[in-house]
Amino acid sequence: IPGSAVPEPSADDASADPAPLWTQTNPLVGIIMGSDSDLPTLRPAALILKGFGVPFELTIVSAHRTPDRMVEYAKTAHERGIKVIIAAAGGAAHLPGMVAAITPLPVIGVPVALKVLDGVDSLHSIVQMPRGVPVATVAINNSTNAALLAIRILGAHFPSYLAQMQEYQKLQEEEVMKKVGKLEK
Ligand code: RP5
Repeated sequence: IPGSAVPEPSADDASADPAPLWTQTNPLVGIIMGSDSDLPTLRPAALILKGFGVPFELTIVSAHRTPDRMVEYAKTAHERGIKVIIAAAGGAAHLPGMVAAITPLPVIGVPVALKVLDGVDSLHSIVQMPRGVPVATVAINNSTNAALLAIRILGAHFPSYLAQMQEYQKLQEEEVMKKVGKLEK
């Protein structure tokens, strides 16, 4: 869309190089993942945020391998201006829940599918939080929705993100209606 920061609804190019994406000043969204092996799953989220012009940071924080780093990240993210945390992990996916236990910020969990159990293990680990410690869990490997949800949360405070989300929804509808039109020809 000329002159617009809104990405096409199907912007999920997992093969794109994320390197220039992940250190931005004054990030509003923090994307953390348990391992660099999760990176391909998180690329769509990074691309969506980039497309909407949302400053974000992306890094590795492992609940099991770097527990002190996880605590530090979760304790300080809100002090650094982060508004929403997207936390992705696979297998025994404790990262989103543990981060949610510490931070006062909204946490969106992305279950990552590993080679065994198809990600159902990750999904259950993330979605089955006890009362009092919420993690907004998206579908397995669906970091696109994690980013879109983060933008909707930001939209409650920033009118420009709200407007961009409305535009995105309109585009999405138009894409489907184009397909309907083709089918009915
Ligand atoms: C989790 O363990 C990570 O989030 C990753 O999905 C999974 C496997 O990690 P690697 O063994 O590939 O580093 O903590």
